[in-house]
Amino acid sequence: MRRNGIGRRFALPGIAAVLLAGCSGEGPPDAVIEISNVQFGPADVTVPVGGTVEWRFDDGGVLHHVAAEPRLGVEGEFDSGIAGVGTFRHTFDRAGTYVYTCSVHRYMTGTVTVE
Ligand SMILES: [Cu+2]
Repeated sequence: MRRNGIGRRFALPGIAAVLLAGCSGEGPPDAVIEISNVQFGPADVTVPVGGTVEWRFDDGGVLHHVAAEPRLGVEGEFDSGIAGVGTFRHTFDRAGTYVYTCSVHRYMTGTVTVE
């Protein structure tokens, strides 16, 4: 019985954290990367831990892709899918440097530094 009580006590902050994380995707992002003229602008951004980056596909319908380098193999891996319009967001819960590329244009690359 006592164990169950403690378990519940820890479960509640966990749920609150999940709800807050869900809400953070709705507010303004911590960094915006415009995709236009076959470039990421800016390609390199820095956000705090828990920060959200928004990529905006705004290149006249030219298809692009935002994907974390698979070799990272860490939590927080992301993939927008190939798209020509719209936005893609990712929230970074772990510090580190995340390299991302566009599979359509392999020379399009950038980094998100989370600190
Ligand atoms: Cu591209």
